Amino acid sequence: MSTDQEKPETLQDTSETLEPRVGPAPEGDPEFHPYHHPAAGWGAARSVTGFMVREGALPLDGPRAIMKMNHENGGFDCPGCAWPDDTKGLHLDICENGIKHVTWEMTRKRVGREFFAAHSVTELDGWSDYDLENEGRLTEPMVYDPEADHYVPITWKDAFALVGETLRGLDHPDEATFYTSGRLGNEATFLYQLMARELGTNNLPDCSNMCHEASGRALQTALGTGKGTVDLEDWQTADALFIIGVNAASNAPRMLTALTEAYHRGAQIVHVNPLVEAAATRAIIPHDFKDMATFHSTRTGTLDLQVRIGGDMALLRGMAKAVLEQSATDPKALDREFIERHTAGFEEYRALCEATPWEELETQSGLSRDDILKAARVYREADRSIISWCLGVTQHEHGVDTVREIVNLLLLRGNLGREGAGPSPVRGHSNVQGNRTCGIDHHPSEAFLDRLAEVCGIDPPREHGKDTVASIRAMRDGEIKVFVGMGGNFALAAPDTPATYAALRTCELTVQVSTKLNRSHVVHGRRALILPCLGRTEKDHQRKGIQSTSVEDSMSMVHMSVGMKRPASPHLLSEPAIIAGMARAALPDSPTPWEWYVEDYDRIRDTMARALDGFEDFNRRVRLPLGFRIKQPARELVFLTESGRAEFSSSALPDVVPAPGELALGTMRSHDQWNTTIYSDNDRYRGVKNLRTLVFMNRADMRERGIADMGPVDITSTARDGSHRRLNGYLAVPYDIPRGCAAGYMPEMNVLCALDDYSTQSDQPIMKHVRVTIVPAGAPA
Ligand SMILES: Nc1nc2c(c(=O)[nH]1)N[C@H]1C(S)=C(S)[C@@H](COP(=O)(O)OP(=O)(O)OC[C@H]3O[C@@H](n4cnc5c(=O)[nH]c(N)nc54)[C@H](O)[C@@H]3O)O[C@H]1N2
Ligand SMILES: Nc1nc2c(c(=O)[nH]1)N[C@H]1C(S)=C(S)[C@@H](COP(=O)(O)OP(=O)(O)OC[C@H]3O[C@@H](n4cnc5c(=O)[nH]c(N)nc54)[C@H](O)[C@@H]3O)O[C@H]1N2
Ligand SMILES: [Mo]
Repeated sequence: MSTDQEKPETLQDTSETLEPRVGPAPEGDPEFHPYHHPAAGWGAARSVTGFMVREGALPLDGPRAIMKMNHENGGFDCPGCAWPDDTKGLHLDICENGIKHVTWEMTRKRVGREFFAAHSVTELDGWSDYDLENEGRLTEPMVYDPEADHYVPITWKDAFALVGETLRGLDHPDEATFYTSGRLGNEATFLYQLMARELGTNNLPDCSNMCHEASGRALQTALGTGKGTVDLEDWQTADALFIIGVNAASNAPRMLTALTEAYHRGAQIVHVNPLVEAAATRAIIPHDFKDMATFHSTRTGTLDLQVRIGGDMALLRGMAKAVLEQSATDPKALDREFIERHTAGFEEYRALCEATPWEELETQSGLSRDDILKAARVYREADRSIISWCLGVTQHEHGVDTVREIVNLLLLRGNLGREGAGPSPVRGHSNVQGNRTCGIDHHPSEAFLDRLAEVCGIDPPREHGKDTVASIRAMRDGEIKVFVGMGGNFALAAPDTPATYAALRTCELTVQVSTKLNRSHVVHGRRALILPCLGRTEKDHQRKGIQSTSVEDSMSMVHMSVGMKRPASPHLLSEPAIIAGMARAALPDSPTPWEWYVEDYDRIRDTMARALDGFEDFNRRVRLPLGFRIKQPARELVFLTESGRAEFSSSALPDVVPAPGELALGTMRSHDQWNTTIYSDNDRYRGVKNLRTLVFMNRADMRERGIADMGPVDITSTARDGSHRRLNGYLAVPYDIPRGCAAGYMPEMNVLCALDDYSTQSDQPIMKHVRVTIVPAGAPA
């Protein structure tokens, strides 16, 4: 069966729609061979070199840019992920995927007006997503001409006028929504939310609504801070690290450095994941030249727990139960003093753990009691533990409860507010955490709005706004008429692809501020604008000279990022300038000095210093060699919670065992992909070549269904409302994954995620636990 010619077919209910391919054309037949090499190392080096050659970034630009990445005192922040820079500043802390991500932005290819003149939008709609992005960097503003069905050039002035006119023509500002993808720097972020609120709406959806909303909500309620409390130095001193639901070797590769260091100092490293991902095995750190030369690899894990999909909470509760049981004979098992002085709700939680039978914990986690006890022993024997997690924990119905269970477990042994211990969510986009800090929040606090009102002299709306899913629903229902995307690729990233497409197409105007062509430009509203912006690697020249922007990493460090490359085109504007242009056009009488802000970003920072908690003296502190860390009250054992204490939660365990015949499907990234950007159809660490339309399955589950190794299958999902969605002609890859579980790639599999299937706890789309049936291709579902 060849997947390259036969595009997989998608079917929602009875209406059939053909999806264009997302990745590039495979270079050969699909292959699957388990990967036995260490993570990173020479495999990464080879992959990077090949990639740079392809993008035309060798011999000079690529390496020169990379030498500038993540460096103290200058250089730009790696846009690859939100993992913090090595605070020792001693070596170049870079990774394969960061390099690819930067190279992708620095490509020499360009999309100019000739390109758009040559290809109608209907034609482009048939292109693969890879081919769209592969055309290179956008160079000038374009507007959709419905009569010609082409994008045609437009001046910046006219583009802003169109945005302003449409926004001013709305009956209510809530008829517009303003999406942010987590690349946006802090200064632009602040201006963006200011514009939305000055207009009069809190409709500020962001990619975090699909990502770590659950973490933010859980940590806020439990600890009074929406973020993790640890920093990289804590990672360097912990005795035990628990890595839950993260594919670190692909998605936060610089974590491998921390893991190899941890292993060398004798720390325990427990990986909790249905799959044994590459970071759970061995790694060679590319900047460790000696290890590279001698092929010496270091272990990056000491225990693997292959939970079932959604089984993490049961595992965590089992660990807590074991610690509590042990405390009957070992007074040191619990940190009683910490519990008494700093927490609330302990007795109730203890009773709940005691009342939960081991059998239930085993069934729900998919692990044996013995395995759970092993993890509990590691936890109990460590003085200092960090629990870290990503999407494997959050993109579930019970994501908030699971993160709270993580906190429960940490509290039992006082693993908070001291060196080497605490909760550590691994954030996604490089500045997604900064976006929230600087005001991208559809349900802002009153205190935040009060201060914004006072400092900026505006009257922000108090009614909460719409997040990602709610915005799509409102577009679909005709309540939202204008969509502005500040980066990202909303059409493809959001759940329920056909529903999202339809929603975008009902809009009066869609505006995409982007660096590269993507699906969100060809799936558009009645009128549509493409506004091309500078990338993070590029020089941002404004009236008062070269500007830099700040970003915040996963561990609350805020630091500067300065681009140094010549912009991809002289017609690009910076994101702050684009926001200011739209704002002025939409709010001609605005008291905000938009143009003055853009002349010198220090001015934006001065306002932010007054408006935002923790940003006092912003301009000075952000220029310190490593920037500054936003204060974490919970780290100082100050809990801004209802009780003034860290709160245990006592939630019921969810039933995550699939119904007979069904499987739980998790959608995830391949190694050679950055969210909706697909670099190749390979997934090196998982041993896959030339194939994305696949589903990883347990061999016994395949046998039971009569599915051959690499055999074609049809996948049907069942939504809560009973509706079905389907992907046909995928290939089943026999994989080391627990029974009852399956996994495959986003964004293709978004067609299986029903728009209304979002978590009642976090409002996040449930992307890691889709109920599916899988049958041999052509067989009845
Ligand atoms: N190179 C690269 N880097 C990236 C990105 C990228 O696309 N490419 N994306 C960035 C973004 S925006 C984000 S949010 C992060 C995402 O980083 P990750 O969270 O690593 O992203 P996913 O690929 O979705 O992988 C989730 C992991 O969860 C596991 N998993 C699935 N279900 C469960 C479960 O029920 N329990 C547990 N314990 N594990 C489960 C999967 O096996 C997989 O290993 O990475 C960021 N960094
Ligand atoms: N099924 C399923 N769906 C998912 C997920 C999943 O695990 N499963 N994960 C979700 C998660 S965690 C996330 S974060 C979202 C990702 O959602 P998004 O953030 O919306 O998507 P990206 O693919 O990161 O966006 C890529 C585009 O950003 C633009 N871009 C790149 N750099 C810049 C820049 O500097 N400025 C501007 N303005 N634009 C730029 C380029 O045009 C590029 O095409 O997807 C979500 N969707
Ligand atoms: Mo994300």
